[in-house]
Amino acid sequence: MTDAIGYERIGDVAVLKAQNPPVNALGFDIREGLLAGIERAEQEGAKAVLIYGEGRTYFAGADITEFGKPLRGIFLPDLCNRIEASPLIVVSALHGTALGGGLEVALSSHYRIAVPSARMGLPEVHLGILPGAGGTQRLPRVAGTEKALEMITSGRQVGAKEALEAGIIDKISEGEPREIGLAYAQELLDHDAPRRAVGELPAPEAINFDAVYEATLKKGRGQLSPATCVRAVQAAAESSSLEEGLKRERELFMELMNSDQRQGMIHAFFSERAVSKLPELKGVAPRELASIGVIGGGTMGAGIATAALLSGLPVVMLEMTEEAAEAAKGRIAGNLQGALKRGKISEAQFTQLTEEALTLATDYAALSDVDLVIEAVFEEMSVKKVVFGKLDAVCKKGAILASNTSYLDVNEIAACTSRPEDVIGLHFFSPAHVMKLLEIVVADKTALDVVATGFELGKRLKKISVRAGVCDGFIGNRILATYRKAADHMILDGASPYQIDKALTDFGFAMGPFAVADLAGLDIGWAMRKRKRAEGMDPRERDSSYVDKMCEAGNFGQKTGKGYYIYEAGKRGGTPNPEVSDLIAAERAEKGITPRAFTDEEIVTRYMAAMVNEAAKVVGEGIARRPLDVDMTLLFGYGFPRYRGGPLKWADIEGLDKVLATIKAGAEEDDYFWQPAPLLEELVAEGRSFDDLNKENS
Ligand code: HSC
Repeated sequence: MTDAIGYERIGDVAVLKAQNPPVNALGFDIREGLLAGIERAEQEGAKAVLIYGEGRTYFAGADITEFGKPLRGIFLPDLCNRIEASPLIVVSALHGTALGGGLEVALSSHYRIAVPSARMGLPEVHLGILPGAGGTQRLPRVAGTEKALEMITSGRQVGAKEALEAGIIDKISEGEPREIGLAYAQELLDHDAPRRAVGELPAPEAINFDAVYEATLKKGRGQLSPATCVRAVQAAAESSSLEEGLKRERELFMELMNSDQRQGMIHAFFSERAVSKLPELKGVAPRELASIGVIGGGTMGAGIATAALLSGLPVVMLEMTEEAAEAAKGRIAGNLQGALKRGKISEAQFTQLTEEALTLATDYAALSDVDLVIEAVFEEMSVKKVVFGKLDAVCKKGAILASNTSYLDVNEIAACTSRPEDVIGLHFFSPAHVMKLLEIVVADKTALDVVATGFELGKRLKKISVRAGVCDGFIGNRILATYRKAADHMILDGASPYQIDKALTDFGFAMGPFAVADLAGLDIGWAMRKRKRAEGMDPRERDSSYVDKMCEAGNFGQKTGKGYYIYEAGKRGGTPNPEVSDLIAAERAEKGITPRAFTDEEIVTRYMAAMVNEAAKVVGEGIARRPLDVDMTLLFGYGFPRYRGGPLKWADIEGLDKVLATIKAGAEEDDYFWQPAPLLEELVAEGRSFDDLNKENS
């Protein structure tokens, strides 16, 4: 027996304790240990077996690190079948999270008891796979077809109470899993309870699976695993035996296991956790973070304040006038109302947050005692410099001075203070209390413990924090500017904004770039173009002015009802604006361009090549430390489809040589825009991948 499973005999009960921290993942040692434990219990004449987990949880699932590698030892599905087939009474005692293969082991046990705080579910869809150890066959047998479909296709976890009501567990009891499990096993033995195998229960109810499959496929926006789960549950209902259903489950599981989507989703799972673990921050303690200040109570500042308040941090909100401060409070209260409605906070908490934890101020002196200040004022260097000069004068020693700028030079901002080591960029995405991404922009002189505090704040606010270096647009907006240009060039050459948006939503993006531009406000890009033109653009850069004409006419997108699309009150989404097509046609004529047709595939190929090329430059220049930092930025801030893992994971799967070939082909038409990233050329020449870089730098 392996050390991963402890064996103990208490009377007639053999106790199998999983000890594989941190989450008792069902890796090789655990599987072999469980098998040996069951066999020993049977040989030694025990009457019942109790399975439970040491530490913070029962089994949180199969060991994901084993996926994609040759499997050793007993397969989890075979282990589950073996547990279920045992002639002894097998009891599982659940605490923490019984997820995926964990819940599948529990469902193979004959009885299940849980502590009240236990949570359980089959979250495999989030990894691009399906429950492959009998979960799609056993869960519907206890919870019914509809409940099982809902849980499996969404990956939703349920609490112990809901699980009891759904028949997933048999009993809830307060206490330690070992104690409640032993008491339950003894009670079952005392009452001569029968061995009760879920797999021997009748097949679940058959429903119109084709309709559910189609609806699930549509909802998945290109993600295959949820719809494939429907087919597996269908097999539970329609197969003549459990064995036949399990066979079908295995076939479907293997299809997904061998898919690119599985690779993308698992890359996202691990990168999401690796992104905030920077080698340079190992052992660096963050500074004290007990209160924060926010300057500017517009949409962004109010969103940041809301997120901070919800995390338990008191906030001083500074505005120019009392009226503006009250308006900021109104916005924050509006955001918190949303949290109240969704049951995230109580009425009493709402009052405490708005009336006690939030302080309004118009005088910088009010910021003298906070640990960290985030400035969210107008995006203009001269304005930022005034703000930072004042902060430098009033803030206490050691306070962190942060700017929420989305593209300005944080070094220049830091240089106007006497303490550049305390200055950092904290780039939130709007609405800041909703969007998960936080770019932590590290300037040349930023102290390491200030960076560590930035990550600590991100963790408290439940953000995905990514370290970025200083450059125009940092990681995300810099890459966005480039792939937007690729889209703009395709428009000049003959594609329509609507074809591009459609091709990219079909690829899996939440929205296409032109629908996004309408949502963000066309005036933002307009201001940026004016700034770039004033700074002087390279004459080789292709520029277009049709959007400026829309802006000059007061059409800024959704907020004015008209942009690339026309928006009608009360309707979701918009319809193409014919004026845009006219303006584009006029600009092509003026530039002497004969429009050509683009296929959707060509659109995606070019768009992605531009994105990957700029991303490779961002990594090569050290603006992003690792490819995974870019991937997480695009996933959490720019609507990149999670099942593709991020642009650089996508590029690895697609083949870096293929992506480079697209860039080189583009360079034949426009060698200014399509300049291959040196890092990409290097990787192709050496036959390496972006993932190799992730491994080398983690
Ligand atoms: C599965 O079960 C498939 C089966 O249906 C079928 C298999 C059949 C095979 C058939 C063959 C023919 N594995 O998140 P945290 C690590 S799929 C390995 O920070 P928390 C994690 O990376 C699985 N490692 O903690 C991190 O490592 P680090 C279904 C895992 O308290 C550390 O543990 N299960 C792992 O915030 C701590 O994690 C799931 O999808 C795993 N399964 O959250 C559950 N799970 O310290 C996935 C975690 O080095 N896990 N790690 O960074 C979770 O959702 C969360 O980790 C918990 C804990 C909620 C469990």
